[in-house]
Amino acid sequence: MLYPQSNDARLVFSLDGVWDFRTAGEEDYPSEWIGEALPDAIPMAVPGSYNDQNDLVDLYETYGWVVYQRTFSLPARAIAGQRVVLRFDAATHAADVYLNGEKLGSHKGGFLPFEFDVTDALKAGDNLLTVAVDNRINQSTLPIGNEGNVAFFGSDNAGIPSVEAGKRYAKPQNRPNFDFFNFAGLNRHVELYTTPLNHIADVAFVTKSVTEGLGESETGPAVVGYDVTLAGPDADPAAVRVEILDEFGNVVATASGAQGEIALEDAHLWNPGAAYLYAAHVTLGEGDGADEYEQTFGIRTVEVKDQQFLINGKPFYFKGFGKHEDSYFHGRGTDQLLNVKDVSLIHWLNANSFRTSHYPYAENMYDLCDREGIVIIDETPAVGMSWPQYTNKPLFEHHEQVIKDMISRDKNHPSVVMWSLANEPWYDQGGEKSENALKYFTPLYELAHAEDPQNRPVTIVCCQNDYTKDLVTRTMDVVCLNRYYGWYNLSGDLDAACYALNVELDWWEKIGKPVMFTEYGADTMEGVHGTHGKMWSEEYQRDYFARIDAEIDKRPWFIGEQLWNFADFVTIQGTMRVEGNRKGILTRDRQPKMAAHFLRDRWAAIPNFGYKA
Ligand code: BDP
Repeated sequence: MLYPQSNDARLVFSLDGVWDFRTAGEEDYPSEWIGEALPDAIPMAVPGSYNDQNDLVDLYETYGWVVYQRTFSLPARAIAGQRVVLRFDAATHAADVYLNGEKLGSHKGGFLPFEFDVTDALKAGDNLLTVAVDNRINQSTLPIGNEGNVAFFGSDNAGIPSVEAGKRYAKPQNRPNFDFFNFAGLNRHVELYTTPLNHIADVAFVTKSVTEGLGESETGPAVVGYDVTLAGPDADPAAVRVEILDEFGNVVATASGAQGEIALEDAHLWNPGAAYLYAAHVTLGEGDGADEYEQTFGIRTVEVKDQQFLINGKPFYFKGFGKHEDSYFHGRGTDQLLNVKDVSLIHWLNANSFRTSHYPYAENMYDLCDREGIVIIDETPAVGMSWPQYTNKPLFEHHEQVIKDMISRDKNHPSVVMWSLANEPWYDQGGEKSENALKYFTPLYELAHAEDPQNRPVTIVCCQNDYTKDLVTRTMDVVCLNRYYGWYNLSGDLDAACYALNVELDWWEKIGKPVMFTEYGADTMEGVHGTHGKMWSEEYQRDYFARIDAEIDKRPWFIGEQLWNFADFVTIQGTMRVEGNRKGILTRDRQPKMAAHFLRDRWAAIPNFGYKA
């Protein structure tokens, strides 16, 4: 799905701003709120999670539906003869959308865009837009929620009569089977945009060949394939023109027709840390009724070969972290300023990559990373899965849908080099449980490969459990490990932790795939210190990385270190979390802990390419 764009043929009208808002019921919302002004509404900023925007009601405790509403009007002359589309960059986790009291449709899933053609539903003057959003998660949503009174962390004290009696009075709440706060609402931009009736519906760019062995500032011949999808009553594939512009806006190649290949004599490659972006100016027809769209892309290849991860034919080493979309007041709301700040911190740390743990991020972050040469592992919202879900057909179908939608949305980003199907599904129980997991994930692995025109590597991020019974991870293109030796197990004992890590790594070596960390880390309270570096101190976090990193450095097939986490982030309240998860090497307000300085120095000495060559 193309991102809305204003140009000579298209207009974008932002619907961001302060909307009317109120909480509704657990199961539903009153039908009289749909087509009339919302009674007793409070103001709510969009984009933004609603949870931290109002202190009179505890919106952290909201469970079920909320309703957003606003009016808008469009100048008739601007939209005459155009197709008008209403687009949500995301609504978390499910939404029903109404325009002037009529239902446009519904959407399930909280982290990917959806849109409605509203050309015929619009009226002159004020239009009333009402969006009901449900934040409930359960065993059939992605991410997964727990049903009943099941705490993610801590003890339920099941069986104690008084506690059991108290549970009957417990308020209904979301109990995530994952470790981040369930920030919800209209987290991302909402916009209306126009296109001509015959229009460009999608574009895809694929690097077919590059000159191997080019240095980062050298150029050489390359071939790029393109595919333009059209829609409309008489969209003519023969009327498609493509112009390729270099970074200075010079036309360096042209083509016509909806599909084809374009040869570039002096192509600049997109490299980590040395991004080069081309723009493809795609037009459909000429004069009145013509459409156009500009798509940036990079020329680069990605491939897993033997035990290496090759970008442009050279072995790449991942340095970075898992992140979260999480910040004060915004919650998970799109925050372009924070994205810019985080990208600058990624550079400051001498990192080169991150994973969009544990869901696809807002699209503008990928644009920034394309431009800044930062590498992304793009992850679906499948977090918190376990064996009962591997036979849940509706969940499987939803999982298929999010993989398709994520790849369709992000396929042109040169920053994206790998797809992650899920974070830490539990599948190491052995026997039928492990086999069901394999049956569940194998078709999804194949689907991700089939859906991606660039055929990027596909992975799954595996949990620290009995790796010998895990049948799934070993079938992926890259083995991605989340490991907490020295924290959740062998706690505080880095000698034992390193020993245990090596026992496991000896086992993975025999599997013969490239292996990397997608998580490892230690909770750390800034300001806690000690000469002997005990758990929770800044010294322990620094020593933890220094010790573990020394072990992985010994293994040439260990292709990267993405630690947990870039910054502290909020979770549900609980006995294991102090205002959230403290494994950030930065605080939530982006100040470095001691480990950040250690890693900044370490990563300065590790090149993007050929570290272990
Ligand atoms: C891993 C999860 C991550 C958690 C982390 C932790 O993938 O979401 O936040 O552990 O416990 O299991 O810090």
